[in-house]
Amino acid sequence: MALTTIRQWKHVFKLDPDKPISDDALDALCLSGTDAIVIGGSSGVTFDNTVDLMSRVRRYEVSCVLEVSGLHAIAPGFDLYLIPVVLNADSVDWVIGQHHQAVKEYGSFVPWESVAAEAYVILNPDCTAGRLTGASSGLSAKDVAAYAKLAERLYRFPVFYMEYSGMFGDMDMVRRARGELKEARLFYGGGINSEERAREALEAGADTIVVGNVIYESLEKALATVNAVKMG
Ligand code: 1GP
Repeated sequence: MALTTIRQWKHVFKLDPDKPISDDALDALCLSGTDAIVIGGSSGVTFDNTVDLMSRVRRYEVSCVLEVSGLHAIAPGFDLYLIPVVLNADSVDWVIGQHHQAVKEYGSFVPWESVAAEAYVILNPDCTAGRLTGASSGLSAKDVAAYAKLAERLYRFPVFYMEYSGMFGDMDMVRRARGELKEARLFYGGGINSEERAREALEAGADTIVVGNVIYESLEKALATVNAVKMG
């Protein structure tokens, strides 16, 4: 069920529960035609601010998804749960450690049919998630291609996520990963702040683009990114 849903996504907005957002802005985002609202962040995420944001998004028909960033902020009631597995982290903690702990504690409550793992490769080591996970820097296109191949062929992850959070990435790198993937969905996130950049990432081969930061800088620009998938 989770996979059928994810395969339909071309565009998602990622909202950070630690950042304030007005009702009007939320209304515009939820009615924009985006395929899903993903709630997630790398710092300051709590159970309370996660549930608060979820209940506000829940007023709309758009899918409401939690990207789990830590044990402390797992809440019931989302349509879907995305679980990042950071392939280039410097600690096993971000690959399986935290996941193991979570299943030990909450395993009997997990709605497994609504859970999907994301094979993350963090390509901006200076972003919050990069620093937190000690993501390796200076990855070459060959490195990324190998991660993509491993993610799909060996581990059979449904999603391969190229995370450039905070900066617009190298589209040649995206093309290279695209060339390795047949089954996994290619997510691209980072620095999409215009319709043009959204289009570029899609043309490079991203199946799904993730738009985050620009929401808090210019709502108008954030909304414009949806045009790339709805009219393209
Ligand atoms: C962050 O990939 C997303 O997790 C989106 O990146 O915030 O740079 O848009 P931006």
